Amino acid sequence: MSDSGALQPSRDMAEFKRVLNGAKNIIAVCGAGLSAASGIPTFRGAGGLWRKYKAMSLATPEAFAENPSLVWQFYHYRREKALLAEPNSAHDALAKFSIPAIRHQTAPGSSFAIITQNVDGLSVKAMDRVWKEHTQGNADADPEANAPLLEMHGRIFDVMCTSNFCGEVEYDKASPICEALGGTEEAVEKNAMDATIPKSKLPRCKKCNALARPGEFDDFSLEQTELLNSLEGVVWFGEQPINLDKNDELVAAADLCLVIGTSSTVYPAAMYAGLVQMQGGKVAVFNLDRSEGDDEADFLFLGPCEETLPEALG
Ligand code: BV8
Ligand code: ZN
Repeated sequence: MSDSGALQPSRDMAEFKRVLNGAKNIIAVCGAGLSAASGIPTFRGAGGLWRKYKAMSLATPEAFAENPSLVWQFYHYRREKALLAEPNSAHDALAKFSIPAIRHQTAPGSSFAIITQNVDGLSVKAMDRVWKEHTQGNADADPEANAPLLEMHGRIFDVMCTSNFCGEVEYDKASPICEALGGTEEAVEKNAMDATIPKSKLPRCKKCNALARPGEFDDFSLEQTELLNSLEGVVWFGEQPINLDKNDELVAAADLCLVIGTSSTVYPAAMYAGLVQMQGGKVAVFNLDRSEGDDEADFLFLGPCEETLPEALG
């Protein structure tokens, strides 16, 4: 019991597995801590990237309009990290659990969905590889029944045109994405970015040569926004996360919510666990440290998720 007399979260893995075994609709809400073991820096906490820069100063349309050179260096740095990164055992545990034939051994008859705030694409990589291993590359095997992965903050390799009349989106994994950004990684590490790379040297739209950005621009006309919402891009503060209504549907049906490697400080993702609990569901937090609201969780497994998750879902 905490001093407030409220129940403390359980650390009992056997009890968690009993809850997992009886769960019918499971969701995982994931954050940067899921990819930390893959070498992708987190935002907050020790070594976090936001520690050096205020979140709002880099991941907003206003920041991009004011200083695209700074914002592009930040994203170039993270693109380069993502290109070198491989999924870790936490990604693999989620990928295996997304396959019904595997999941139903520990959670019979359950549905599952992964809602990630991460834009690094590592969950996609893990799911592709684990699926191929599970089906021994049998091309006829249909992944349709596998758990959906919703990248609600978009994908870092999507690059979008900022011109209202173009809206071109390209999945671009070029390294570096443009010559002027090449070799700026060290400056980002040292928080000594050169904020004066001219716009003409920053990534340009291949179709109309307007300035490109990592993510959808909210100045588009409605139909373009509709188009863009169907595409993935990086979602900045004040911009609408992708597939929110699908997320809401999954949250509303969930009776178990796994909260993995997130500080639970960015909304609306940070609301999901509380909503599941309000409808009678259970919440299990997997985090290296204490995180926002974790004392309300039913289970709290402190430690690296690349260790705790394979144990919990295996
Ligand atoms: C929106 C860009 C509305 C992508 C990011 C209430 C409801 C709705 C909105 C709001 C609200 N209150 C406030 C808002 C506004 C705002 C918000 O949340 N502000 C905060 C600061 C209060 N939200 C928004 O603006 C969102 N938009 O709601 O739009 C709307 C609706 C209709 C029409 C128009 C608009 C948009 C939010 C998206 C912002 N984009 N980044 C990118 O570059 O990646 S935010 C950034 O933070 C990242 O996306 C990241 O995914 C996200 C969350 O961070 P975490 O993933 O949790 O990472 P963090 O470093 O914080 O924590 C890591 C954790 O891992 C730590 O706890 C650590 O202990 C742990 N860890 C580390 N290693 C390990 C580990 N755990 C386990 N194992 C390990 N090995
Ligand atoms: Zn264009």
